[in-house]
Amino acid sequence: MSTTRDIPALADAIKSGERRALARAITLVESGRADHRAEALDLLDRLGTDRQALRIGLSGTPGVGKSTFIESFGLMLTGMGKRVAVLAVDPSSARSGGSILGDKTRMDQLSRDPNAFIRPSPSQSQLGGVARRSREAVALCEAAGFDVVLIETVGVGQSETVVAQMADLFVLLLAPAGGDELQGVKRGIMEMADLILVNKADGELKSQATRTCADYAGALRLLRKRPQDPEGFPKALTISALEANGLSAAWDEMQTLADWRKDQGIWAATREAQAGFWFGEDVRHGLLSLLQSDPQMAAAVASAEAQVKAGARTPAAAAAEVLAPLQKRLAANS
Ligand SMILES: Nc1nc2c(ncn2[C@@H]2O[C@H](COP(=O)(O)OP(=O)(O)OP(=O)(O)O)[C@@H](O)[C@H]2O)c(=O)[nH]1
Ligand SMILES: [Mg+2]
Repeated sequence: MSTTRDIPALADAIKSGERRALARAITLVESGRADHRAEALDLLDRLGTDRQALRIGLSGTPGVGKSTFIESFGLMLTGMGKRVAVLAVDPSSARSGGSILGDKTRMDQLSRDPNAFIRPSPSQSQLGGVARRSREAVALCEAAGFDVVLIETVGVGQSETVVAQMADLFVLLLAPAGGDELQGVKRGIMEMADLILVNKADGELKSQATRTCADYAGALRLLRKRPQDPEGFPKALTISALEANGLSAAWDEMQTLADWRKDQGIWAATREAQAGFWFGEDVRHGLLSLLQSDPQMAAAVASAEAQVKAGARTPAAAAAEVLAPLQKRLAANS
């Protein structure tokens, strides 16, 4: 990446919807270099937050059909004249090259659609870091005027929570299953879902998918009612990503829910809360990296951690001791 970038020009190019400019900007926000970081912040600042897309978080276990769904759902949306961006939040850097290759073939048509933008996940190891950058990538896609931003994550637990913090709607993709497998979906993840889509409702799996869907619908009814839901939500539907069945019904439900939340002021309140969350994350993360950037502090943290692990100190006392010099310096300044 070159070091001299014309940030105002990049901002203009993004606003006018140039996909290559958007791709370059995402690379910029993903960069760990301090000078890139400063440019990224400048860029995000210039772009502002006037444009809003519908941000849809999408989660599901490996092989459930996320890529196939994104391809057919994305094509349906671009067919309606909408512009669709696809981002992936991947907590594991261990994602194989094979699966990225698989994605290229599974999202073949969508990736060539001029009204779509697909960005594979950055290969970073730390979930927090990836998450912050993904959120910025979402903001870039909104500034570029996309109508829908799909944020995909592999369902492994923690990543759903992070994706839910940057999405307006959270969709859980599930496979047809036997009754006992139903327990496999963690309650916390069920509670996050706005829409459950039981995929692969086609061919031999169709009746099983219908039964599974009824089971999940029943399970959803047992959950505590959430203030962000109108009557009848969260919902479970069957779809076939492969045959592109049930996708427009799913889209209708998403819109119904989004419209209702907008009317009720829930949409805006959620976005405000999310902005607050990410601000807090940035402050916490910034404080930590400030600490780590001071060699003396970093050494003190490392030795305190070793003592804690060895059982020689309690975590609280060790943390307080490590932070004491900082506290003194701050007190001296005030
Ligand atoms: N019968 C049927 N098969 C499907 C459907 N959707 C996906 N599949 C198949 O399921 C397999 C996995 O689909 P993917 O779209 O790659 O699943 P994924 O969730 O993206 O998987 P990972 O990227 O590995 O997490 C492929 O063989 C698909 O063809 C569907 O609606 N019906
Ligand atoms: Mg996939």
